[in-house]
Amino acid sequence: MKKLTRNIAVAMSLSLTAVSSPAMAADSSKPIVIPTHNWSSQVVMAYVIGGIFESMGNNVEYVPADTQAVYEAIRNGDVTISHEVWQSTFGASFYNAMQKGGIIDAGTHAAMTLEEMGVPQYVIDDNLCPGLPKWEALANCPEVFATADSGGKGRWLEGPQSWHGNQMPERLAGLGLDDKYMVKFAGSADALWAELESAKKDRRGVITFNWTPNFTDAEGFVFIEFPEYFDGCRVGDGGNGACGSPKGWLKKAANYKFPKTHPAAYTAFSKISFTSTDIGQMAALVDIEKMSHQDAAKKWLSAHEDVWKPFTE
Ligand code: TMO
Repeated sequence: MKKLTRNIAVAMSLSLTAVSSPAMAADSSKPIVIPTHNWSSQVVMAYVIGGIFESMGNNVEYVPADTQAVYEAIRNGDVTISHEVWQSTFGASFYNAMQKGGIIDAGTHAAMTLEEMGVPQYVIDDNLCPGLPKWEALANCPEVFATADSGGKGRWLEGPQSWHGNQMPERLAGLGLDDKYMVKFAGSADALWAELESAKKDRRGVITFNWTPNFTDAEGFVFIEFPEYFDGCRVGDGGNGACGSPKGWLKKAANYKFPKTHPAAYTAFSKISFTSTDIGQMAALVDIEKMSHQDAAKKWLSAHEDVWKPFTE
């Protein structure tokens, strides 16, 4: 038994030697710069990934960053990574930066995504606008979605304008719905959740931008079914905007030097793959349990070592 234990110890130290062989330089002690944005899972995941890097002995730094300009910041090295590159909202900025050079694709999370306008489940259950979730139904019930500030039209509560610019007003025009609906931009993600909460109390009709994975997955949120997305359908890409969002990927990006400066952290980062469940949990700790982003990340890390430890091995 003793001998066996010693053999295992020898084998382990051999394999440790192999891992830390001179071929793989140690990670730089310079901080890995992680951006924080303006929706909950992204901020919690920033601290989750920062916590993973710290567990490996790395230094990290967090910077609040604009959600579109961050790809340029990664390209020029001011920011090291982006850990939630949502295809629909950020795909174009990511690929534009990649074309200029300096940013690399560091892999794709397991979660599939959708970022789209939609309604709470009770809007469907109560049949407030017959024919939903098909988009054509919207033409028949703008009054169901009118609010005090919508000038008699139905209202789409879109996310902050920094996310999609004028895509939603352009979509309404492209679909021929702009005489019946208007777009209001929310000041923050929290304003979306506050409106959903308030509408739910009266089971009132409401249309908001939302996404999955998110904390709202648990309760039920129904995305409107628009004409299918295709490359070129958006106004910014030369189309008339009459399409929905793509069912998309969720990627990770990094500055091209990251694999050289922090080989171990980069290897872990490239392996990180969160599921819809993981991401929904990260958002729920903040948006339902009302924890701070940092505390939510600590709680998530300590409850789910089985998920993240393998990324570091
Ligand atoms: C990028 N977002 C998740 C807010 O749609």
